[in-house]
Amino acid sequence: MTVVAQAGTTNKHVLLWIEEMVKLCKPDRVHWCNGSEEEKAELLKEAVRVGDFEALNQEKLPGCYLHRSAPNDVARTEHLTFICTRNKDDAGPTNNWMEPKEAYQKLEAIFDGAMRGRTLYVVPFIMGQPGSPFSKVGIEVTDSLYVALNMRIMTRMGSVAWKQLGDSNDFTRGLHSKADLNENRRYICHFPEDNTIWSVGSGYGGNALLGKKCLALRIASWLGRQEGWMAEHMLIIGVEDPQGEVTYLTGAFPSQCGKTNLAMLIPPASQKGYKVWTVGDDIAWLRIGPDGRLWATNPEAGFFGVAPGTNTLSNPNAMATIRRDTFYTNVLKKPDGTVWWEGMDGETPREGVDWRGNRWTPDSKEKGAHPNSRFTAPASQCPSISPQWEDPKGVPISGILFGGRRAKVAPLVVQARNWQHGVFVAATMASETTAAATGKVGVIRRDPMAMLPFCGYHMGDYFSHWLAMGKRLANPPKIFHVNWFRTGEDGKFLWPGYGENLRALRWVVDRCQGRGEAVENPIGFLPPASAIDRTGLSLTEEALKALLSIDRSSWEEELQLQSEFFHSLGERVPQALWEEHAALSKRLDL
Ligand code: OXD
Ligand code: MN
Repeated sequence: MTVVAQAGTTNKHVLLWIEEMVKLCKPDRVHWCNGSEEEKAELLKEAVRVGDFEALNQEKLPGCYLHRSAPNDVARTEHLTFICTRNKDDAGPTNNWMEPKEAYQKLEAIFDGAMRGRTLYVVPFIMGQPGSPFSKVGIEVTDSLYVALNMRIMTRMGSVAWKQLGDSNDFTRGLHSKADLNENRRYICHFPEDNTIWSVGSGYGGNALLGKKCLALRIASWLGRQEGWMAEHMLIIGVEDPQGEVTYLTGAFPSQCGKTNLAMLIPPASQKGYKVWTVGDDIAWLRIGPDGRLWATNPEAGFFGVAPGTNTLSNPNAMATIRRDTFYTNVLKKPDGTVWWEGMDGETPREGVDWRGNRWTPDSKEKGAHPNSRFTAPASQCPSISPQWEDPKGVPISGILFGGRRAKVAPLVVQARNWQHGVFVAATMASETTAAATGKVGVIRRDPMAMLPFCGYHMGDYFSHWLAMGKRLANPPKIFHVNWFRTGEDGKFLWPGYGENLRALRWVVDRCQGRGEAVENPIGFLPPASAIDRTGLSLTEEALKALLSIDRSSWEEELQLQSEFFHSLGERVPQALWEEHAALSKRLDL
């Protein structure tokens, strides 16, 4: 088959590589994506024809479609995700590792002929802003229309990427095939030394939209270490105060800790004059600017958000974003052709078609929407999208938030003593597990910088990179830990969360701006109860004090667990972090 004819590029590296991939996968047809509107219409028509997509009610949800995945393919599969470096130690103990040659051979056998009878889509894309020297070009070869259409939302896809790439050989080579969606033949392999990703046997977003977790985090974290920048699992927001001053923050939270909600926060009525601008909801690329500050860009162009629990209280901006031109995955379809999920506003539908395609009623034992059902929507549709979100130089970061779900140990908010202590706080982060990754739900796991599943190299080296970046920053951001999930004696959440989180952010902003009262505590700087505005909130001062309290016996256990975790990472954990651990123990007098 001649594949060059319709190519949107004359780049010989690309053409050679595509020829090779075509020879391996043996598709019937090759389609080079250009990213145009006409192409979108054509691909959508085809997706509906083959049953990948169902058109939703086009009056109520214009441009919206539903996709149902295979029931065994609903989340990221961390146990099938590999970092394939020549030296096993470079992948580190937190990643699955395979020797590159072995991995290529194993996967080649699965890719061989996997696209027979199918179309191979060549999807060129940019992570980052077109024209920006900080952006990275990737090319994903895939047999999934779902992937091609979703990449069009999540990245800057099509001719724009060929233009950016020019004749260069500097691009991430991504090969993806659904193959037979068999879990026993499912692998998501990263070859950072070759700037290559091979993913087979899954169509799920995090496994198959290779620009997102695979490139923008795993491969980019590796590149960032070599090139002196950072790829982080972080939201980016601008908090505007009543004087119109905007302070930019990033925040790292493990999956399903309300990160997308925080990225699109709407302040409650009592917080007059405040506004939160969304720059990104999942990934931040961070570089040191000429001013010695840290600057952040969102490399993505869309949101791949969790649907269940999204409603007009938890995230009104997301609800407004997903009213049009949105692809829904594994949600419930109502009889009127609109969608529903557990935790959405309004009445529970009396019937519908569930995520598996079966008739559903409220009496059904199964959930209507899968707990990890998703929406894919263009970021530009978000009412709170920042006017700066596409600025090629990014936004200057004043503060970094780290957080997780901790029922007991962590207070509502605490400021780290300095950059090095902040890196320690982030390196020892932990949270309850969720449904975004397969495995047990509700178990506490250490998740440094929320990067455990996404760091493309040894976690100890990653900590060293963070410390080294801090040394190069003349004006480093302040670092904070937040916890919206602290519970009282009765096991109920103490903090109202959602839009009310702004109250904690106000203190964070004050601290970043050199204002704001704080009391020194063994674990960092805490706000006195008086520094958190309670106006219009039915939160007692007692409850607020409980939210800001430290329980020494749980910290004793925490220190022990932190030390076990560091030991499990081996000798590459930087000495400076062990020193921070010892200093904390001393301050706590334990
Ligand atoms: C995501 C995740 O999908 O972190 O963003 O799992
Ligand atoms: Mn994420």
